[in-house]
Amino acid sequence: MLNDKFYKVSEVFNLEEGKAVKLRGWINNIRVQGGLTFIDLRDSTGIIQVTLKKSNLNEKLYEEITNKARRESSLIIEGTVKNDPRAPGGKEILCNKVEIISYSEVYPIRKGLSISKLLDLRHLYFRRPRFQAILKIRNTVIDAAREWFKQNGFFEIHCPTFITAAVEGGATLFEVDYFGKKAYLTQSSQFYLEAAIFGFEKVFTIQPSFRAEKSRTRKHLTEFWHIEAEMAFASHEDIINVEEELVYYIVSKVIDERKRELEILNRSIDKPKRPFLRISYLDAIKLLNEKGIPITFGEDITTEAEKTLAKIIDRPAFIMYFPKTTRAFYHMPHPEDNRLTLSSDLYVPNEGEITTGGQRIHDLNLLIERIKENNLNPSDYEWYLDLRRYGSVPHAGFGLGVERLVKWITGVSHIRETIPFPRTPVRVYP
Ligand code: NSS
Repeated sequence: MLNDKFYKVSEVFNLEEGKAVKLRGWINNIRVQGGLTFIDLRDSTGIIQVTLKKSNLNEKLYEEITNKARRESSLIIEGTVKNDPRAPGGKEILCNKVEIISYSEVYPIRKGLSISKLLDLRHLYFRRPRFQAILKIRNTVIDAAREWFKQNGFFEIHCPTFITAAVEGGATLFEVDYFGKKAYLTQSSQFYLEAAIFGFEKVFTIQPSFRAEKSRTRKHLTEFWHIEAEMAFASHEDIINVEEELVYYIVSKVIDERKRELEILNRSIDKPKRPFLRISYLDAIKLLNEKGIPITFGEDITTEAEKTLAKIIDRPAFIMYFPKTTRAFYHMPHPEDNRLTLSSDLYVPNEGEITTGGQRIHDLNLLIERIKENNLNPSDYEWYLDLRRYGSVPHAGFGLGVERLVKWITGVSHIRETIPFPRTPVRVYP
């Protein structure tokens, strides 16, 4: 069986009427109407209608199939291609031979199930065309990102998952028992990428980050995929230009190559206008205050404020120069206003933050000072400080959440839709 020539559903739509074909897949739907049975056969490339006529098949087998072959049963069919303007895609297959590989039990996913029950059945989701469409877009996002980095001279680095020092502060660290010692799951590969620039200058990684974030929002996961990049001899301005190019490239590629999938999701999205907006934190809080949202200088932008900003912008926008109070210790202070940092978040319309980036402190003493000001212990960051001891250079980088980006592009309402097996404070199964 494995060596026979099987056609794929998508190929059948390009074949002439009368062509003999053999296909394998699953029953997406089955309707019995007396002596005729219609099976929607699904494979990895699509769904096609297969018509079984009682008179064309072994009668016993026909009876067995119509009685037992439920949705999701796996099967091999042989038949001939027929043009049928009423069938989806304009073709169907008139079947003359069926072999059931495995009958399915009653398929548990159906209308009316609670979200929690549906999430328990996540391992069955791959069979759904809508889910497939989201994951295909996700794949294109990852491919496009890697492509852009390679075309622009970035070297791919793989960083560890077990780490010992917090990048983004201790509050959201997952602690693990590492042979009797304390270790954590990484929140960001940034520090490792900072080490790598001394050999490769421009580096990136695409790997999971972990946050023990209890907030149950539509945009937080406890395990998310993180695209991160770091550049030597680079400023804050340089890194936001990289972010703009990269995000534009990814979105454009999805729009050009995933039309069908965007259609399935009922999503219309245009290539973003350029240049992206650049709004200072100070202007952003002024704007928010005018809209009645009380944020005072030094506070982070709240979820509500983020939503408001995301509604106003007509294209992606960098919110720039966040105050030190809202950022981790490693951010370079603003040369003209010491209260601020050379950092930016990229906001996208109707969604909010998808990246965070900025220039790093490359001076050893200033970095130690900032670590102490944050009530951290410089000795926990020995190797990170070493990077400032041996030929330090100005450098900058950013992190982009894959699921946040896919959520924006696909327009789905919850971040869990963008990843095969979502991890949240209340879910580690399946
Ligand atoms: O915490 S970040 O804002 N920044 C960093 O981790 C930097 N150390 C990255 C860097 O400069 N190399 O996270 C970056 C992005 C953020 O903008 C989101 O898009 C995404 O990572 N992110 C998340 N996505 C999903 N769920 C959660 N919990 C989450 N946290 C951050």
